[in-house]
Amino acid sequence: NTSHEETVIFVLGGPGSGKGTQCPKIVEHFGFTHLCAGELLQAEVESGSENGEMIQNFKKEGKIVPSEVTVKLLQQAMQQSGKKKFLIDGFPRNEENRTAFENIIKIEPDLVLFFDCPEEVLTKRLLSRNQGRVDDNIDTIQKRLKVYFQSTLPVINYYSSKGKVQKIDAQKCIDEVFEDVKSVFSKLKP
Ligand code: UP5
Repeated sequence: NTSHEETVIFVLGGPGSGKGTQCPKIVEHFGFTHLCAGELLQAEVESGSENGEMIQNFKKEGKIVPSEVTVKLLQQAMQQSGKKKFLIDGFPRNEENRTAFENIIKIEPDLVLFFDCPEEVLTKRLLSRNQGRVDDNIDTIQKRLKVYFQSTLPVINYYSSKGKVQKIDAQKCIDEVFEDVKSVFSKLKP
């Protein structure tokens, strides 16, 4: 990023690949501001916003919420944080998300961290999570996986063709995954 002072790292991977588990560890060790798109959308639902019902319905169906909503929430969170190094987790999930971020926020990610994990492992983790999420039932999990393979993988492939993707084997145990994440972050320029 030559024209911006901000650093953005996107954290992508299938549902249950460990994005939400690893990001707080990255924050603790490397001092980024963690923005989880799914959590920002959930907060919007809980705030009783006019978009809340629409967001909740998209989530139940495992569908991707329109970019204008998500990008606005990300933009607000970035501005309000007053910080400059962001770890953006679970976004961009499709090409529309990616281009909306580029056009509105106008920052290219320095890096895309990709948690690669087989489908069976993802399904098993989500089914045993048991935290009352509206989308952790087998029906919605299958829809989320389909959306991931159809819409999010192409975004990862796009960044891969630009040489920005660092792929992590997310099948390993949590601590081993973090060791691999640490080695990626240790090589980043300060
Ligand atoms: N776990 C984690 N790592 C493990 C490991 N290495 N070994 C064994 N177990 C491991 O982990 C999931 C579970 O697995 C946990 O129980 C954990 O302990 C265990 P987690 O870290 O939560 O994985 P994560 O990848 O964060 O899974 P999550 O389900 O949160 O990912 P999603 O991408 O599905 O969820 P998100 O909140 O990003 O999105 C939810 C929905 O919001 C989407 O489906 C969509 O409808 C909507 N959304 C948008 O529309 N737009 C957006 O930009 C973002 C979200």
